[in-house]
Amino acid sequence: MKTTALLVLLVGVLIYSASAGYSRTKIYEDEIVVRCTNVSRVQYQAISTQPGMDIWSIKDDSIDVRISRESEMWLRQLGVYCTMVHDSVELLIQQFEQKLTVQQEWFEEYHTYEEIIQWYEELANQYSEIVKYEPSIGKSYEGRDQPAVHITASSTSDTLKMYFQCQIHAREWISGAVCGYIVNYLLENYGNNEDVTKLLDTVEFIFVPFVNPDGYAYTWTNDRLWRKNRRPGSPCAGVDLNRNYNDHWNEGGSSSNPCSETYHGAGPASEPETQNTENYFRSHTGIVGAIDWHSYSQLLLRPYGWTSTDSPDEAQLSALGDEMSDRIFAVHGKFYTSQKSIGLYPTSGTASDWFYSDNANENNGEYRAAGFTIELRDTGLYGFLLPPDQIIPNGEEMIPAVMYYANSLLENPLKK
Ligand code: 0X9
Ligand code: ZN
Repeated sequence: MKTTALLVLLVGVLIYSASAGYSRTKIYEDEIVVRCTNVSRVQYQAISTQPGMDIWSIKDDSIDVRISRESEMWLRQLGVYCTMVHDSVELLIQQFEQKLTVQQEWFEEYHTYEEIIQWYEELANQYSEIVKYEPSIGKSYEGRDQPAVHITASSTSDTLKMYFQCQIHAREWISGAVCGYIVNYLLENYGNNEDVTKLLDTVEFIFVPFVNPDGYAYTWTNDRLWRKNRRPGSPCAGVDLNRNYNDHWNEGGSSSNPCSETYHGAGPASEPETQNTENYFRSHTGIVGAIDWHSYSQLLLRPYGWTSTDSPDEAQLSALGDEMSDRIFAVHGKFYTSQKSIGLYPTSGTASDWFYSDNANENNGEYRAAGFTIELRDTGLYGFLLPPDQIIPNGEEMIPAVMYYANSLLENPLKK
């Protein structure tokens, strides 16, 4: 027992010294991840809205869900058949923490909110001719700034735009890391790579690196697996920002229970982080592409999440997703499934459905943004605890997909 305690202390000290800014108070003792197969819609709805059930991924009719050992019985009583995927979430987190270091290159490690803000500021200074940095489009619940980064070499007022937002779910660290990778790629390659130069001469990229800065900060200091924002609540804190957008809010696939991981909040866009991003998006004209970056499962999701009816642009959007999938596969052989969001499971009030909605596009001229959700690596081996040595390959495989997405929508923008 003593040896175990010493070992835990040693690991703790190592984590602390290995990665400045990282610590953890939440311990996941007795938590496991199970894979449940042949889950019906009704069973899925029950699991996804039940407090204590944390769905990690979905493929066809099988889902991976994090639960306490005791909850296995609840699933059994629901009539769901599950097998073990990870028999200790705590161990999985500790293995991830051992890979956190401070001596690597920027994209070989993850970084704190403060470090990332500073990185963007420095990048904006270095590439000031093509970057406009907005330190704050608004403040989060706890008062953190939500910056925006504009990248373009075009000076006309009617430049078409791509809007990318990242880190809406706190624990999906690869989302923010890959967004940073894309920003850096565009900047380093302008003037050096013909395709990037041509693209930035005609289009403006807008990045919002932190949709959920409070949640992200919390994953660095308290709970590595936190998902929601940090609105206080008793007994449970946090709203799932990806159920809080003002599009078919509370029309299925979200929960009114604040203890659920998919709690949709008190009303549409009730959260400051949702309001800030919605207002900012709506203040621009000519947004033709909009991507909400998540992990994990390797998916390219197009509208809608709330209804199984095809969107009016289904043919173009499915062709777009399929081609992106091919281009991603060509880089490192990773397969990303291209499908309608609801093909995965129903959701409402999500950011990417909102990007495509009338409400989002009211001031967008004749255009309608092609809203996508991209779920990055992996397919479940590490899940949200993706080791930092996958940041660069994951970023690399996204570049041709982003280039194709942008070029194809410039050529063929969706119209209202
Ligand atoms: O559930 C979500 O918010 C997203 N998955 S995640 O594991 N990153 O939390 C997916 C939302 C996409 N929309 C639908 N599946 N309808
Ligand atoms: Zn997510």
